[in-house]
Amino acid sequence: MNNTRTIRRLAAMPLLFCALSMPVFAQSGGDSPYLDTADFAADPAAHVFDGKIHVYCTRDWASPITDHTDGNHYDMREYSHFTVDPLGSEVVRTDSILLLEQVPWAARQLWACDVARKEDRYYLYFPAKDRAGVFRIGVATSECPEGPFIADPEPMAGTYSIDPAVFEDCGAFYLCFGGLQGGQLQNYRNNKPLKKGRIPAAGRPALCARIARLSDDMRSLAEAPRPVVVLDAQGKPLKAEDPHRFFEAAWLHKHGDIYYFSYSTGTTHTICYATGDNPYGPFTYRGIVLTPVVGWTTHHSICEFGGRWYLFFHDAALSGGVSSLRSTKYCELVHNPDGTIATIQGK
Ligand code: FUB
Repeated sequence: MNNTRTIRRLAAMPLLFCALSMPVFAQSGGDSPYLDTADFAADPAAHVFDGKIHVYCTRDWASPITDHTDGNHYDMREYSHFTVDPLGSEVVRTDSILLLEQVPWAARQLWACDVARKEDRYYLYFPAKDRAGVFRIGVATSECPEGPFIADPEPMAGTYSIDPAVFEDCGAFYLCFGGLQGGQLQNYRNNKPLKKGRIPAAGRPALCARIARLSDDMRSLAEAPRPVVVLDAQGKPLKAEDPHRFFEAAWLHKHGDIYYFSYSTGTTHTICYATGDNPYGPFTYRGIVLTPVVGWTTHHSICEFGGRWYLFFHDAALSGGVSSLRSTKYCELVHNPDGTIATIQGK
C-alpha cells in the first residue's frame, strides 16, 4: 500500500511569505498555513535532514473512544511523516510510518514522538501504554526518514511517562520526556514509581520534565534521568500552582550560545520557554512562545532552516474545536537580540 501523498498548496508559499512579512515583536500563528487540510496530524516534531524539513506527527482520527478520563480519547494508532519543501509550495505526507500493532509491547495510545538521525539511521522515540496501562517510551529504527520504522521488542529501560524529544548537542544526544495527568509523570519520584501518584500541592516545587543522555547505540539511556528544573527570576524552582510551570511537550533547541527549553503548560494552554547554558539546565523562565490555540492541547517544535527559525504547532480549528482532532501548522519564530523569543498569537 502506498501511504505517500503529495499535497500541493496553491496558496502563497508560506515560508517565503513568512520571511517577507517577518515582524520583530509579535505575530499571529492563527493564520499560519496547515501542512494538510484533508487529514489530521498533531504533535509535530520538526527536524532538518539533508536540506529538507521533516515533520513527525501523531495521526489523529475519529476514534469511537469518547472517554476523556486521563486523555483516553487521544487514541492514536500510527505516526505520520511530512517533508516540507524549502519554499513551502509542496508538502509530502507519508502515513503509517509506524503502526500500534507493529509494537510488540504496546497496547494503546501512540502519543507525541520525535526522531533523531545518527550515522544514516533514523531513531523514532515514542510513548505508548503497555498492557498494564502504563506509559513507556519505545524506540523504532529505519534507514529512511519516512520509515517504515521497526520497533524494538521492549520499551527503553528506565523510561516512563510521555512526549520524548531528542536534542543533539556537540555529538551527544539527549532524551527529554514527561507529561502530567494523563501523561502519568506524577506517578514517579526519583525515577521510581509511587504507590499512589500525586501532583505536588500549591507552594511545593512543580514537577519537572526529565532528561538523560542516550547511549551510543541510541536505544538505551546512558544515565539515570534528571529533572529539568525551571527557575523563576529569583532563582527559585517554579511552584506547582504557577501558570507557567511545565506540563508536557518538552522541546530543546540552541540559538547562539543559549539553550532553550520550551514546553506546554497544559492546564493553562500556553507554550512557554526558559533559557540555560547547557542541555540539563537549570533553566530560567523567560516567557511565552505561543498563546492558547483552538483546542485543549498545545504542542510544538522549533527548528532552524536556511538561517530562519520556525515554530511547528497544532490546533483544533479545522475540526471545529474537537480537541482530539488536530492539524499541524507552522510560522516563523523570531529570537530577539536579548535572547527572548517574540510571542506568537495562537488564534
Ligand atoms: O497527542 C497526545 C498528547 O496530547 C501529546 O502527547 C501531548 O503532548 C498532547 O499534545
